[in-house]
Amino acid sequence: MSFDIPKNHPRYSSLVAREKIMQGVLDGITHMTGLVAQGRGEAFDYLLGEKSHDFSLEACKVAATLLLTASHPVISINGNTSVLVTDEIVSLSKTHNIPVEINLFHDAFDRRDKIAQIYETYGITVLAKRPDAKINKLTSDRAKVDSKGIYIADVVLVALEDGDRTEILVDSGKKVIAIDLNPLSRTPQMSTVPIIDNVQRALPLIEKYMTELSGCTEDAYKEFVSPFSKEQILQRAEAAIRQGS
Ligand code: PTJ
Repeated sequence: MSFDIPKNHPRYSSLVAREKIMQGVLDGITHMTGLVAQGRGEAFDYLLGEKSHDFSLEACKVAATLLLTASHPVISINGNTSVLVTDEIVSLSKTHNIPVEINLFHDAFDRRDKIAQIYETYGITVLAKRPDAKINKLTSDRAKVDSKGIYIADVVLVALEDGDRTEILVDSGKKVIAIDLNPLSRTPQMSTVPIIDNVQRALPLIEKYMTELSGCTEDAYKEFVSPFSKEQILQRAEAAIRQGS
């Protein structure tokens, strides 16, 4: 951290998050536009009362079920998530043996190397350090994937995206879990399971539900997934933001 944030500051955790993103930019891990993304996220989080609502808890439970029952789940990481939720990604990946794959909008080999290093210090093998496959029809750098990861994945967990690839991943038959504070963003709108929440709160919730639900029967899993309505989740989140909470 570039300066000491007093622990009793009323906005302590928000200021720490902001510092992490800023340091990430200085370290060449986070892209400059990651600062903009952080600001947008903060604004939506304010309006949500900086808490996880029931529409997030329900979606996190369904996400946990999808990850538990997937054949090839992958956690997609970028510059922002790698500095904001490093510990949470490491924990989810290690506890539930889910591969981690780098996917960048602003691609550069040195960013891929720096991001990979973060996870490798925890003993995690990072996919797509050098992507060797492409997602068809996607024109941005997000098309670059790992043939052993997102390319063959059936469930992909994404967070803080700019919205150009979720639709194509879903069209190609994959289930996409999207964590985004903005219910109007294309990523949650196009996803299979939109989690409208801060990634810092959502990832621990997903892991908690995965631990609670692991070993459940297929029927029990269906109980959570069958009544799930993406449209309702998005509507409830938008209503909470418009009403203020
Ligand atoms: O590292 P790269 O090159 O892949 O770039 C990553 C960023 C985030 C810069 C890139 O994907 C981007 O520009 O994203 P956007 O278009 O700014 O979208 C980010 C979305 O994430 C917005 O809808 C924000 O509201 C949302 N968001 C920001 N912070 C959080 C968040 N959602 C959940 N938790 C947050 N902490």
